[in-house]
Amino acid sequence: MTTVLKLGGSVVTQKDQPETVDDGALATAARVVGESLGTTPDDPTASPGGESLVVVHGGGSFGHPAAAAHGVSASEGTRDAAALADIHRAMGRLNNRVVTALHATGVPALPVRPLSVVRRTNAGVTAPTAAVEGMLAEGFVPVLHGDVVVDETAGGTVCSGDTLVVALADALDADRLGVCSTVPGVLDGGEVVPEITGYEAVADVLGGSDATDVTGGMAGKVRALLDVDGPASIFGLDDLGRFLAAGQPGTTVR
Ligand code: IP8
Repeated sequence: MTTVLKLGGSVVTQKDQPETVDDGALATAARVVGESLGTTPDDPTASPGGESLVVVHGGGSFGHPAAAAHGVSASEGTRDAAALADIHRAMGRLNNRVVTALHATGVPALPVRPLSVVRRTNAGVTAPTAAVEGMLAEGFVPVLHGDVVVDETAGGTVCSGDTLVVALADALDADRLGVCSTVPGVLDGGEVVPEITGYEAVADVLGGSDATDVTGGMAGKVRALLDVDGPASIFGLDDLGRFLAAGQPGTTVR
């Protein structure tokens, strides 16, 4: 079974504090991932028995402010290599923290840095299949992140983790795709919308994001997930264990 899991940047960081990890939330996410794979902190070399998990995390208070400072978004690119490297480095600092937190619970996590292996062409974003499949074959858990990527028409643009999970789920023919968010699903008047099958029906309830977010917040997530072949779940951290245990918490997008 192959699962692709996005850990939202607003889950693992404090989005309104520059470059600040939410240590409690990240530790919780890492513990739940470790429990689901049956890894233990005492044995960091144990491979997750038969389960293939790919983790992708968002930018939160690391990537988004850096991208905004350089005027780079998913649609606005730059050819300034120093600016792209600066955004990439901010994401590297967060990726390091996520990988380290996963190691603390015995998860055999390894970084995959999209800037080096992903390209955006007019046909869409290429999935870094070779790097990810190679790690999965050896029992590792690849940990990717939203990043800047080279872009056929715009030099370099931001590639959201939401775009990456969609490309990866398709390329790996994943069985499950989940997006762990700060909210328990797509909310309509405080209630979780159980199922979304088209954008127009929920356009009104999909507001903007509450902090600097250059990739479109919940609306961007839903748009990206509607492109996936199989169902995808959007849920909160409290439901991460349920999702990883094959449940379908929160909102199902199909
Ligand atoms: O938070 C954005 O990733 P996301 C990454 O998954 C950058 O949309 C560099 C802003």
